[in-house]
Amino acid sequence: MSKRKAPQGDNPNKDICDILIELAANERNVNRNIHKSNVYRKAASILSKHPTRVTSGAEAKTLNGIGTQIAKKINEILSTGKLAKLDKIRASESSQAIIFLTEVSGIGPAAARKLADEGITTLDDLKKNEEKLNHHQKIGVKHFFDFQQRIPRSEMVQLQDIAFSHIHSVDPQFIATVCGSFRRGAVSSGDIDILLGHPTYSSVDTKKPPYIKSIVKTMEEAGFVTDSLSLGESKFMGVCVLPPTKTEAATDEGAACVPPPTKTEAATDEGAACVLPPTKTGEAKEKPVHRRIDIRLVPIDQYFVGLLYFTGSDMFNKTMRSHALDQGFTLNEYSVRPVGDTGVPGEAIPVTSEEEVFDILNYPFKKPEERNL
Ligand code: 8GT
Ligand code: MN
Ligand code: MN
Repeated sequence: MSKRKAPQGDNPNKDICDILIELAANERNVNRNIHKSNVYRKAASILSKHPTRVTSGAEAKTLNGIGTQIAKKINEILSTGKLAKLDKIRASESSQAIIFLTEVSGIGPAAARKLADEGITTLDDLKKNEEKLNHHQKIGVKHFFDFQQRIPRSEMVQLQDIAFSHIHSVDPQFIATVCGSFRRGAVSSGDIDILLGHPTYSSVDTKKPPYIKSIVKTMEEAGFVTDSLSLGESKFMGVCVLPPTKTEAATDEGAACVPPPTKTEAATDEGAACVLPPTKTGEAKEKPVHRRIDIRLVPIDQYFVGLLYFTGSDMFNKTMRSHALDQGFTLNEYSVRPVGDTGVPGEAIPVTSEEEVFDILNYPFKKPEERNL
């Protein structure tokens, strides 16, 4: 997953949401309490959709997903303009180091704590201690500033076109969809998530076809894919880049790219391209930014359940899964199955569209743009 989440637009409770999101990151990355992290995230998500400024914790508590503890914190924020708990976290050097380290692609909460305990807390420290990093983490360090930047939708469309042309040059029969935040209509995305299927590959086939490897090879040869983070039979995680424009290709290779100032989680929407200093002709040229790309191959009979899962948001998926359980079904990235009285899931129900999944679960259909929970 990409580590920066899409910011919200108009939100009269933005300051409170920002605090809740920071608390969620602290629970996930420092305390490694995923449950608490999700509680904060859910509360922030609910509050971000509330059309008016809340005037008390009690009022916030009437919203489904905000409990007593969070209501108390909202009261404190409303009366003092800040939250003592967060000030304490911000004052803790080790917490700050861990939170920074987890912003590097490939460094999870456990690795971050280990590195911080060894005194490795900055990007420079990471560069000086490369031998302590695995391959993914090294690439995360190499492209740290690039991966911090969100991808504007216009670039997502370009990346999609190039990726699909490579995919279809391997075999025109491939069915590919860009999922994730792009499919949900986001103005900018953290990465490009491609779901892939082929009409002749289904879950009855015991052997997985080598499609991912062929496609990645084609993309590497074309210079579109520049690094691989992990490459398996059903999943590729890597790095891609737009081809350089003609003028850029002609400019000095060694010119340093100036990273944009560090942004807070929800600060700005557009993925600012990295700006090169003016060239001899006096014009500032934009250097293409390296982007994270995920490709996932699924058997064709699991394509639509996979589409639902890979489109997210992950919060929406959680809600939908718990609704499924209420309705006596179990839903995951592979299938939707009825759960019998004994609690044992039955056979996967065949589906040929996302709509059918919603129908089966007796859940009103939500277009991808309505799944931004
Ligand atoms: P983004 O714009 O920040 O990339 O937002 P996104 O596109 O919604 O998030 P993503 O992290 O790229 O994940 C897209 C979808 O992929 C999620 O909705 C989720 O269902 C699914 N997903 C994976 N792997 C993982 C994973 O390791 N972590 C998470 N959180 N989601 C994952 O396929
Ligand atoms: Mn992703
Ligand atoms: Mn994504």
